[in-house]
Amino acid sequence: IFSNVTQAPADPILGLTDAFKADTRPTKVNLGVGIYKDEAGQTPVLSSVKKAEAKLIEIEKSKSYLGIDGVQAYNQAVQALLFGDASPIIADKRARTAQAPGGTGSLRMAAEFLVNNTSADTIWVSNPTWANHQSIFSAAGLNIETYDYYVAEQHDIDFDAMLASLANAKAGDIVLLHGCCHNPTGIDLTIDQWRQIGELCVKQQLVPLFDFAYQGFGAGIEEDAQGLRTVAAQVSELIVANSFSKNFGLYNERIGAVTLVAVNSEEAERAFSQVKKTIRSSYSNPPAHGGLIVSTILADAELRAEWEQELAQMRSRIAQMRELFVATLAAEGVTQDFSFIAKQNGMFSFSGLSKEQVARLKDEFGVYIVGSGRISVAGLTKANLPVVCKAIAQVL
Ligand code: PLP
Ligand code: TYF
Repeated sequence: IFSNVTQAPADPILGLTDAFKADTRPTKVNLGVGIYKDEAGQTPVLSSVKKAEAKLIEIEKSKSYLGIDGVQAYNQAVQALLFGDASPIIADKRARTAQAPGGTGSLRMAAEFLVNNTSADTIWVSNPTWANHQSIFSAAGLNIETYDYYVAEQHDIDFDAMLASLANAKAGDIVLLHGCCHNPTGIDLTIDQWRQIGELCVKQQLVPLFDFAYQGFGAGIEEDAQGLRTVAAQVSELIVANSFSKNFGLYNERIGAVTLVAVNSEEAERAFSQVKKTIRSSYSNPPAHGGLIVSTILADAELRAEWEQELAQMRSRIAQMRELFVATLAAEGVTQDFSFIAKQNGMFSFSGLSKEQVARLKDEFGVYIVGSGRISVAGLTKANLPVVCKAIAQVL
């Protein structure tokens, strides 16, 4: 039965890392995959995470199964991070959360739940969006439509075009929204624009699905949740798929959550029973370690303060790299205006470099970025910036 199976194409982002590993040039730089690097070019375990893990090993008495929806204290902590401690959504018990394997697992469970239990058959994603969105949603059986988002010439969002595209969505369609730090463009909506998206969802009966993978990488933990909270205050139903891969540095622990908000507690409970059924037939219940780390940190004032500080450090290092990136390009004699890089949010910068320029960066200079021109600014360091900027100056 395997003889007729065709070769699958390499993932556009993860395939790049394979090519990078095989490259023997000592000056090679990987700015493809979205992984945070510190000034030494490492992705270390956060100190707050190490302390929580030490604590967990000491008190752990059993490795018996978790429930289908995971660690309860974790799920409560997730809701507080998403909606805020004082949110009426939490007080009114309109939300239900299931711990799930990363943002990816959470998105897939959300999509499977929607396809199998609701009238939803179509999801609208931004053009461009994270490449895996297409794969995840089509694997679950959703039709995919795209809405206009980014205009390359202005390095900016075209919000009117976004609204115009979404005007074509039909009642019951799902709209995928990046909570903050849009991947790949780094360009987010303003609060007023979020309010207009909320209004549009209400008017056209669209259901927002928030992909929230970078809380704390934009302006701050609370600040980055304002878009989600603005829309959540307007609509009666929404879903959030969040990830702690980046903001806790827990990439390989596969920790995230799917949160469903319904019109009231009774409906939330009923819908959530189907989310749990979806999980049961997919992986039965989540791995425990990541959820226990996050809930331990969030419940302990000292560990939480340390985590917030470590997250702030990551955020400010990236912001500093953006400024330095723009300055170093200019110092290398680049005359085009790259000041937009300093205005983008999160790990990524959409550079505007062409496919040909991206290929030359890799082939001639060992500088690896995604074909779309997306650069992981979180991988830049003071040490590799000169190499990267010299190479960009050459290909321009
Ligand atoms: N959503 C977006 C927009 C992402 O960029 C990522 C990871 O890069 C994810 C989801 C998935 O993250 P995870 O590794 O937690 O599955
Ligand atoms: O860089 C990105 O956009 C992501 C990173 O299991 C990533 O593709 C890598 C592995 C993974 C999930 C996300």
